[in-house]
Amino acid sequence: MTDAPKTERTLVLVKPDAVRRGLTGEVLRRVEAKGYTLVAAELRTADDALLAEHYAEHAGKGFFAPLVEFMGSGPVLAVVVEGHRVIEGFRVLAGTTEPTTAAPGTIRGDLGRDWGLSVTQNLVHGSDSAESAAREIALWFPSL
Ligand code: DAT
Ligand code: MG
Repeated sequence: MTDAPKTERTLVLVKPDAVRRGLTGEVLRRVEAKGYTLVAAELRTADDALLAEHYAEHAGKGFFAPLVEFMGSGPVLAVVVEGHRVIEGFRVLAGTTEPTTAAPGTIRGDLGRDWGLSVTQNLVHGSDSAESAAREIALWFPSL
């Protein structure tokens, strides 16, 4: 028995470190090479209110303020990506949170490392569940 295809959407952010390093094309190349579809994309510098909402689950943690500051330090490319199991699939493409130990072959593992301070600069964000994806897409792309 096979499961019915489960087309989903996820929110991907190419973070300011990746945009500054000219890696937006490389990230999108990997997403498209995997067979996922781009639904919407916008380059913008996010304000604190949007970023606090986006990272609400991390409010109160020690890295919250530096995270919001970093994420607002320059433009991010916000992208809605669609495909079968794309939420999980993009998280695998991205690799685990810490670039130093993320597996080779992943975006963070191939292109990132930490800078001796924190793991905040890890190139990309991807929604971690269907609920997060719906919430984050509504936040970044209210017209969708
Ligand atoms: P992920 O982005 O892999 O879903 P997360 O949701 O746990 O990771 O954390 C959100 C972002 O916050 C993460 O991409 C980088 C930053 N971050 C997480 N843990 C951190 C830590 N211990 N120190 C500094 N930044 C951290
Ligand atoms: Mg997360």
